[in-house]
Amino acid sequence: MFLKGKKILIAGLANKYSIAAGIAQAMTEQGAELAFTYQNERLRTNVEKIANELGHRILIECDVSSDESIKRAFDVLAQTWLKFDGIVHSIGFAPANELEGNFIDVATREGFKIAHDISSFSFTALAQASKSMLNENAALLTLTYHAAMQTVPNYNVMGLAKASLEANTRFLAAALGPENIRVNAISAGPIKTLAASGVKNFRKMLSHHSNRAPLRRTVTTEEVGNVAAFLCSDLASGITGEITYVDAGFNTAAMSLEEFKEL
Ligand code: NAD
Ligand code: 0WE
Repeated sequence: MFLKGKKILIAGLANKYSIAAGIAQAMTEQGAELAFTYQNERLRTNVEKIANELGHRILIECDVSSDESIKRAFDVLAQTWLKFDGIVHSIGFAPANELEGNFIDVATREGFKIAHDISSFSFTALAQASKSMLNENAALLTLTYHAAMQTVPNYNVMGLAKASLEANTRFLAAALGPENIRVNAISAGPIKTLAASGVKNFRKMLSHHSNRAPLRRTVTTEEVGNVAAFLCSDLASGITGEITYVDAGFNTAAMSLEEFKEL
């Protein structure tokens, strides 16, 4: 139980398929007390059900596109937790029209702004708003994707936003390190979640991943959750500013033996 006595806020739970659900499950198994934010009223009942099943009660609305919403959320949280030990940021969004087609044809200034605001700046905003409430030894964590490093068809402006999020992770780690607060990211392999369900041909992404990855499969939200629990625990006290891949090894292989045999 390496998170016993730790209070951690999870932002980005939408339903049971969310990566945040796997993280909540794993952190609960390790003894953490959790609080959840949800984007809007529409998602509240989903989030409430999952939180209650895991034995957690604190639910707060927080739309990260709004400074007021973020401020209100931490004011509400302070009514129960004056101090806490970590935040999981599991939020990403770009307008759907940016995620289908050739990048050069579909990229827009407005889509760029939205993707970077919701998917990268919001991590900074949560860090700023919570700074005075974080205990020494606290840990912040975000979720990124390999298209920050290497292009993936259709991921488009989200790839730019994830590259920004990864740099954000390093700059926040540098800024908060002197307070002994750590900041890390998990780069997860593709998983069929709500965010992925809006993506055309996502099944092809999954099968390509399984064909190339050394483990010859995709990863589960539970596997991502276990690494998230580790990174937010004192077991990871020497790790900050790091991007940890949980992708069955996909990013380490340029070609698999099966792909080679097909040539
Ligand atoms: P998901 O749809 O379950 O979660 C995305 C969350 O973002 C939702 O809970 C949604 O409410 C929230 N969100 C969007 N806009 C928001 C806003 N304005 N304010 C507050 N919340 C907002 O999908 P997921 O796959 O679990 O995504 C979680 C994170 O994991 C994202 O950052 C995503 O980019 C990343 N990721 C996903 C995969 C994958 O294949 N599913 C792989 C690597 C990384
Ligand atoms: O980060 C993600 C999901 C990102 C995402 C998905 C959507 C769909 C619905 C962000 N914004 C939106 N906006 C919508 O309106 N992933 C890593 C999963 C994902 O999404 C892809 C992928 C993979 C993998 C999109 C294209 C290609 C591959």
